[in-house]
Amino acid sequence: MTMTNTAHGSWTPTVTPDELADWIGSMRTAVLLTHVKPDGDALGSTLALARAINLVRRTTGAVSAAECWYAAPLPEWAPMLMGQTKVRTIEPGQNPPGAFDPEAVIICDTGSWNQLDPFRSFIEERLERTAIIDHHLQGDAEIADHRLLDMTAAAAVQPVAAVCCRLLGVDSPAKLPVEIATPLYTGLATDTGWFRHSNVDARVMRLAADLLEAGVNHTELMELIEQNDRPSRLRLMQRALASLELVEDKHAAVMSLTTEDFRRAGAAPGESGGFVDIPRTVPTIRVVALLTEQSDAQGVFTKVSMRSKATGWNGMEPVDVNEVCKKLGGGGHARASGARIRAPLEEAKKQLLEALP
Ligand SMILES: [Mn+2]
Repeated sequence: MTMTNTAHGSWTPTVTPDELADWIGSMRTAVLLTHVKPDGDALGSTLALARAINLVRRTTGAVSAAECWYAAPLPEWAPMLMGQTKVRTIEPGQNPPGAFDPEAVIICDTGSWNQLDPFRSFIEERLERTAIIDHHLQGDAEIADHRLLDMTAAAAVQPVAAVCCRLLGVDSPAKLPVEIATPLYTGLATDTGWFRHSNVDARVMRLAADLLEAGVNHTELMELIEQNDRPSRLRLMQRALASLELVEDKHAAVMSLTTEDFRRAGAAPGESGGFVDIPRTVPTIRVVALLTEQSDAQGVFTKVSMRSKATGWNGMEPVDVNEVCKKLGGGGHARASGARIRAPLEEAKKQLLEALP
């Protein structure tokens, strides 16, 4: 007898794509779940699989019975990708619908409780009929005995594509219907930064080629996802760049957006996402902070968002922004972190500059 570190084993795969497809095929109803704030891979993997399941059901005469549940917020472009597929969105603080009791629960693009919070009790009541399809290095194995894991995959849609092929009885993703190929391609493109990141390899490009052969419209998708910002976001970016300060001795860049900036740009608080990445294009910048002033019931506060480069600069150590943000009452990861300071922007900036190494 071998000993395992938990009752359900460690974060290792337990099924092949074919085995999982056969298991899914034996279930009459399924709910597909993914991590909170779903991105392109989360939406793409669940939508593709739901469509494949429903297509099999339609051809065999049974009612279509796979649906996707998402924990908001969703990207602006999500409804276009979802089309007519049955989807439910759970707003923050809401519980998943209680009335529907599926035979199978399939979780894509995560296997961690901390990314599944709104669904936790729903899953906990159904652990024995839950499956995970994921590509992350870590996860909680206890969530599912059926685990299709490929840690070498750039996106969760890669193992999902294999499951879809088996379900539909085709020998290549190039033969998948375009309404399944399109969400798969979305996951592959977004998780690789449109084929720029270091996770791009021959398998990624082969699947991309097959999906294009299946009829995916690359240009249309690219425009939908990457060229769909509101003008207010551009006006806000203009203000963020105008505020840029280079702290030469620390090789840092700091950008600031006041509540007045948001008002004059006509922008919502969420519209500054991604701005913190812009100054990283300069090699001498090893750390970036974006300060955004906001207010809630208790008054004004400043959100700090930080990114740092893994290589530092010219012999200088990389900045551990988790440590910096911990000093400010926040935290996160060494390369990406955040904090919330209960103070107006100028006061918050002083605290940040003192905390920077
Ligand atoms: Mn992913």
